[in-house]
Amino acid sequence: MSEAAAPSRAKATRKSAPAKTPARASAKAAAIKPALTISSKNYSSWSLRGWLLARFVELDFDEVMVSPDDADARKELLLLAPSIRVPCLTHEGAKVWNTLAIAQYLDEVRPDAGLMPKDRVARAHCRSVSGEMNSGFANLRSALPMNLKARHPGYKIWAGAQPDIDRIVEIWNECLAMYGGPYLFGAHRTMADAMFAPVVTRFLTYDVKLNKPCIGYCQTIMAMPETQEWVAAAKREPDDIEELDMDF
Ligand SMILES: N[C@@H](CCC(=O)N[C@@H](CS)C(=O)NCC(=O)O)C(=O)O
Repeated sequence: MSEAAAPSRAKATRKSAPAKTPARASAKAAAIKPALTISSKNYSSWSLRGWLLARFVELDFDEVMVSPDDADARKELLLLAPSIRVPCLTHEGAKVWNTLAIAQYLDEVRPDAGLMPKDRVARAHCRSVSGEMNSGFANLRSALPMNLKARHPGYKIWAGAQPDIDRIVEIWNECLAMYGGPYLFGAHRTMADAMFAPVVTRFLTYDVKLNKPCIGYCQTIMAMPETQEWVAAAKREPDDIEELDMDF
């Protein structure tokens, strides 16, 4: 029942309970360990992005795993993320869903972690390519779903996905040439690397042919200890998780 529907009850509760000051409420929220809700490590590319972002800023968080085909788990997820999508971060009283929003939130609470480049112009560039990944490349996502356990040498890529691949390769080449690598915005990992990491894994899974700078970038991302940890956990997931008809 909403507070508006039961004003007297709400008043009585407030009377008997010790006064909650904003300072006490925020101290209580800060005491709860941050949590990141994610789903399959093998299939969920958005989960990987959110998880990498949290690891890049060295956030100490609990992983909350939900199975998207479990009705009860979906109800619980709805309480956290109105979009019923993963990832969703809870941190000191804040609930953040959508990967781009999580990246911006983490940059705000950990400004020294370097999730975005310091330079204003580079930062604008980083935001733009991250936003492009967050909202675009639908053909690539549906034609080449993330599946870390799979390898498809010589995979025949659907022509509709090729323009997405070409655009991503253009973004990577431009960033690597402009900022000198090994990451997209130079020596330090940014939100853009988390956003494109599942594209790296897809290119490897589906044997997408790349030029030298992009091959080097894929190797850099795959060599990160965080990627290795995630991939190892994905490989331990039971094989009977069904590939679901959703935007992975
Ligand atoms: N752009 C969104 C996409 C999130 C998304 O599509 N997540 C998928 C999993 S990778 C999901 O939660 N699907 C659950 C469902 O549709 O039930 C974000 O950044 O959070």
